[in-house]
Amino acid sequence: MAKGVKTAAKAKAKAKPAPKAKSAPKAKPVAGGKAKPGAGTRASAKAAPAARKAPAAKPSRKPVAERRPARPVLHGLWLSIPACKIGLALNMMGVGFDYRHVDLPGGAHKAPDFLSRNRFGQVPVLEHEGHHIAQSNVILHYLADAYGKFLGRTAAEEIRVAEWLQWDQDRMSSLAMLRSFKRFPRYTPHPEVIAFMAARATQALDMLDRQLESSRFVAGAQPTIADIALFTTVALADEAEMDIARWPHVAAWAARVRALPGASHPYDAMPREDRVGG
Ligand SMILES: N[C@@H](CCC(=O)N[C@@H](CS)C(=O)NCC(=O)O)C(=O)O
Repeated sequence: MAKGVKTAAKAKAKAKPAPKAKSAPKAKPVAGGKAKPGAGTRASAKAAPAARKAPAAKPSRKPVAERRPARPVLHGLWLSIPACKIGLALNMMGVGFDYRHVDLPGGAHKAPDFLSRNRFGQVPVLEHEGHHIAQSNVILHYLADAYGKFLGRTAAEEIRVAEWLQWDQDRMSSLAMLRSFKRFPRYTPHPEVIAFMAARATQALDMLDRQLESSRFVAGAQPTIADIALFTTVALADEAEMDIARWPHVAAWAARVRALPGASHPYDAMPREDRVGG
């Protein structure tokens, strides 16, 4: 990819005399004007290397008040890590939301009314502007895009964020699973399954520790939704009987995330009962 960018830059340098510095900001226009549908999106970025070179290369963001004025509704449960991710993200983005407690032990998530919102029959669900969105990391991406926060500042950073979100579901979920085994003994499976999950959780924490040795946040110098997703599980590692002090870079990063405005312990991200207008 870096090679492609270089080649494009060379070709451009040949084709045109060096443009004056002040012509560069013209790349801005995604919000309207002459921009064609799709201008400023990832697809068009390929065809427009000059736009990608602009410092704040996320021209597709419009002020949230212009397009997302509605108040989101989060359907969740305070003990659910995926639901806590969303509560945390909303708080950290400074977005007020209404909250609906879903009684999982009572089976509310399998009732027709809930299934009409989420075919997977799971929390969380985010209701916003006519959408019912499931899968916590998809919701995180939706919110980051809608509110223009925590998505990554450049196309490259945004790709890193997507990778880490996928990895969160792929690998860090082992720590979340281990925590479920320990926290809710009725789910406790065979000891071999617990050992398998503990080994995977350990590998995940090793991997994250290596990344954070040289990176302040997982996808770069600034916090993103990838940090919010991973932090939510890591912050509950004690319930999985994993001592985060064994991973010093993870521990230091978790403290950094916890200190960000709006951040909290995951259990304090949402009420522990129904609430409207929180
Ligand atoms: N991949 C989903 C997982 C959601 C999930 O597992 N939610 C649990 C609560 S922590 C749930 O609703 N479990 C009930 C079920 O699966 O039937 C996400 O990230 O949102």
